[in-house]
Amino acid sequence: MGNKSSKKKTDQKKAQDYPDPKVYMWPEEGDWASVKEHSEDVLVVFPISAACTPVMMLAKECGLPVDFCGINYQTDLNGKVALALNPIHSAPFLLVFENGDPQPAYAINDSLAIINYLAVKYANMIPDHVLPVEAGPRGKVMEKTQFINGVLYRSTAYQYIYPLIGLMTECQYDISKRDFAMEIVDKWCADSGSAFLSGKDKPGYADFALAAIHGTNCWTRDESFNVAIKWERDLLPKYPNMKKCIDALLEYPAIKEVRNVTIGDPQVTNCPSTETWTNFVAKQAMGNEMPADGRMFKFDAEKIPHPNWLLAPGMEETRKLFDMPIKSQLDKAEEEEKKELAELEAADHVNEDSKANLAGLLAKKHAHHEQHDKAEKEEKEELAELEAADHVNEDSKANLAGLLAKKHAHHEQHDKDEKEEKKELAELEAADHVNEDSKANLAELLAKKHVS
Ligand SMILES: N[C@@H](CCC(=O)N[C@@H](CS)C(=O)NCC(=O)O)C(=O)O
Repeated sequence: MGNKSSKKKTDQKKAQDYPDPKVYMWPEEGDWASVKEHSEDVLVVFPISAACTPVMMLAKECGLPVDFCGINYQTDLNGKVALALNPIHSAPFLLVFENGDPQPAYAINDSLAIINYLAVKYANMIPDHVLPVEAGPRGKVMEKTQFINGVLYRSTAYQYIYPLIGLMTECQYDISKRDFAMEIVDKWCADSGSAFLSGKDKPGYADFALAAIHGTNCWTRDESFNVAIKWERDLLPKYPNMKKCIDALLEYPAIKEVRNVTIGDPQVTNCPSTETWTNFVAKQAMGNEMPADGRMFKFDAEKIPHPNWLLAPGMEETRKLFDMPIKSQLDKAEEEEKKELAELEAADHVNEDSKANLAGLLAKKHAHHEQHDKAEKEEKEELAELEAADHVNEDSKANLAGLLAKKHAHHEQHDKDEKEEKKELAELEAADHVNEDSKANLAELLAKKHVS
């Protein structure tokens, strides 16, 4: 990695020393050699992303020589080349090119890591009100930025927007910080001494972060979204200082410009601008209601208590109010599963019983057959004896004929009975196989239930 970061501010090049930054899509097959005259630092972005837009605003506002490269999150973001450079695979990431080499030397993932890099490399181009150089003021800007980017983002957009784009549902701990986070940011806006969080007549980096979170929270603005909480309708009006700051930010040129960056044909590239997404695409691309049963938290309170305050003595009853829904959902799911298991196990007993009956029946049938075979053998012996006695006297012939006819009739009947019995047995045994199959199915079902 190069050592440009150690240069003194006064040694650094000025904006006019660099070629104008460009906007383009990730090259086909990640072939960077095919991208002519790109900048040394290429910021890979989704132009609607709350993590990407503040960095883009910083670059625009300060005229940094940083290209914007759109990336299709469905294909290239997880493609071989991008993953090799950016295994964390989130955007933004910054590609750093060194010594005119056509391939990137390395990539830096994460918006805050990237701004730290940019702040060092382009220190003379970044005004103090955007990212102060001095430790104390810089620390305060980063405090606001991280809070907006973390707590405010997670307690709003993660809760009311992300479930509608198919991302996981929210964390109760995060949602419970919503009113607390709104109050904190509102107070910062009230106390800043200017229209912006920077306290100056121009926005700073924390302002860019706020403008970006606002951008994402507006995705459900359209009336086709049937959701309980909307940022602009239900939340923002309660925090007039934040609202005023956001209104000013939306009028600011660099912010306006970034909100209108579309890269390529959005139908193909998946890189529409924030404005295009919010006003046109969102209502087609997103669900218009919260996923069923996905949200049972209580959020209609006058003020949601901070999750950590709920641990304080005396807060037990209030805690139950806010903690109960997710627990009751779990209990309900567990109860249903137990019921299902009991039903399956009961069905198994029925099968066991019918197996026992079946075994009894089969044993009886087999005993009957053994008895029958024995009787048949004895009858045959009797008949042979009678036939041997035949030559003894002619008189007994007539008797014998009658007797033989009877015996043959009996045998015929018996053969018929035996055939029927065999058929019956075969049917019983077939039924038993069905039982075996259903037992196997049942066993599998039970095993699955026990594993999950
Ligand atoms: N803390 C990160 C968050 C980055 C992030 O979550 N980016 C999202 C878009 S807003 C993303 O790229 N998600 C896709 C992925 O992680 O694969 C930052 O500030 O850069």
